[in-house]
Amino acid sequence: MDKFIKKPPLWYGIIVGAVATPALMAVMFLGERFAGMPFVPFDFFNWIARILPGALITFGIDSMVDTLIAVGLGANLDDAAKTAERIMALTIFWGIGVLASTAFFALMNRLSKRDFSNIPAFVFAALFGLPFIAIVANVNITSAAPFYMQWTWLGMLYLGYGVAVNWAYMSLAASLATELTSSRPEVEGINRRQFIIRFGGASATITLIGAGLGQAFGFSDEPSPVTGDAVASAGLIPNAEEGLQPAKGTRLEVTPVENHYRIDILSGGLPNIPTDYKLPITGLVANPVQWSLDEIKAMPSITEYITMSCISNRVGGSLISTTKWTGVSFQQILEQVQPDESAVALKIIGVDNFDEYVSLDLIRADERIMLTYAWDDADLPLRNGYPLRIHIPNHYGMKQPKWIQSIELVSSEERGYWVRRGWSEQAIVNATSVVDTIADDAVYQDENGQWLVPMGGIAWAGDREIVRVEVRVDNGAWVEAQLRDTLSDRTWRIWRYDWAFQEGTHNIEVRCYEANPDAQGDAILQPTETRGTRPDGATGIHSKQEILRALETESAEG
Ligand SMILES: Nc1nc2c(c(=O)[nH]1)N[C@H]1C(S)=C(S)[C@@H](COP(=O)(O)O)O[C@H]1N2
Ligand SMILES: [Mo]
Repeated sequence: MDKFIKKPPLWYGIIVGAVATPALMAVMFLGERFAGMPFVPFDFFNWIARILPGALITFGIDSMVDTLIAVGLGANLDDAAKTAERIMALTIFWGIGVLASTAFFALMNRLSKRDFSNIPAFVFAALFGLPFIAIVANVNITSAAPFYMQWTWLGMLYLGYGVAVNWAYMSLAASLATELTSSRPEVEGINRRQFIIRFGGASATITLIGAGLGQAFGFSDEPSPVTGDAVASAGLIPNAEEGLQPAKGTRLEVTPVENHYRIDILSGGLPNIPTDYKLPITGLVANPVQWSLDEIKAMPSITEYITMSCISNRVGGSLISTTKWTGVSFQQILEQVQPDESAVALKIIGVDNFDEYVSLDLIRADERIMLTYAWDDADLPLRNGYPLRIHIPNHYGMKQPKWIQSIELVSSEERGYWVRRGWSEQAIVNATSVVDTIADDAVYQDENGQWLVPMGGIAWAGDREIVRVEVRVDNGAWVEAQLRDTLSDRTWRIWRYDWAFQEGTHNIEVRCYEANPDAQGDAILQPTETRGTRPDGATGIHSKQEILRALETESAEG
């Protein structure tokens, strides 16, 4: 009897898990916002979405999207779908936290001799935390931080969670034990209630502070892709009105410079660039130079529209943008500085100490590699690398330093900043395609009276030409989409497909093909395997769900 009563009932475990897990999530959120640490609930959700049958997830999301819209919580479907996914991810993670805490109480109750040390906390942290750490390492969508930092951080968090749950268990067990010896059991009963209230209060405080600070000061939020009714609305390109018109809601063909994505290792403010800035090019050269920005601008220049993406852009993400770049070809620069025989690569260092190497062979083979000083005919914005940055076609952004402080010619090509941290050595762009829009607000009737709903998006493979894009609705046959001409050999390609309208919930998938370098060969299908961003950049088929509601036009006319 005595022994039995000292064991806290399981529902205490449920309560402890229910109030402590939100605090754990809030601190994870804070870590994500301030230090780019993984946000485990989202990584975990992505992982289950990968292993569960797609239909199950789609069904879950669809049902929730319907609910969100019904209660007026989703102004548009994209928001509702994203919200639904996030709610699901947070709820699942919370549920697992509750289960873990309950299991902990159950196991502790079964121990014949109770251990009032912190050892159970460590065991619990390992059993609960390690699987999540393994999954985060596998999925790795929410963080670009080095793995050792991610593991250290998550290890600390799970340990903290273990200590908190273990402490709650011990306190409750101790309080039950005193109750037996106390002459006034009702007093201790209140203490226990007070403990739960205080424990809950502490967790709620951490949760509110974490979530609040994360919301208020978070700076790592992705911008949304900029969309418009037509490319023309950007007013940025001369041929907007010509050729295939993008479906309504397709991202703009040219990203307004102020909306260009931004990724760098700087946390805090922007660098200070001295007004008398000069670029030194030194090392293994016959003719070392120190050029002012004006001297560089006076050299013969090249200008091109260029799409650039971060290697940590997810398929369908917004860490990809297109703008007009102007600069000086590095082939010309090499001619002026005259590299020695022994020179093999450029070592480029940014004012933030970000560094990368570019092989001279690559430069000699590609005159498009340029020292860039202007975007959209103006000086580079400070956030995007003023005064100088490099452009290297077909490679992700991580290989292309901004805020160039110095260039040195060196005798070996070494591994740059992100390569040393486990990211791709070459960082060659993967072929990907994206559904941006299913334009249920632009449904129209063709000459035969058939209602059509335009869909569209982008496809991109670095400097390799996109020659074909195919769309599939609800697992039907793959059909060819129309393509808009690209602005250059390095920009994304806008596609469009007008689908015979059918009411209901639909799943639209897209895939693209790039040109075969062998002109006789067949076009090459994009990688279709779903792969996370690390280390080689994300791949996989992008899809979008849309609920098409009965056409009002039809009923109005009919
Ligand atoms: N000096 C410096 N250059 C840098 C980086 C950086 O952190 N520091 N980040 C790189 C990465 S990872 C990307 S994706 C691009 C992003 O360029 P943007 O911010 O102008 O879009 O810059 C690259 N060049
Ligand atoms: Mo990047």
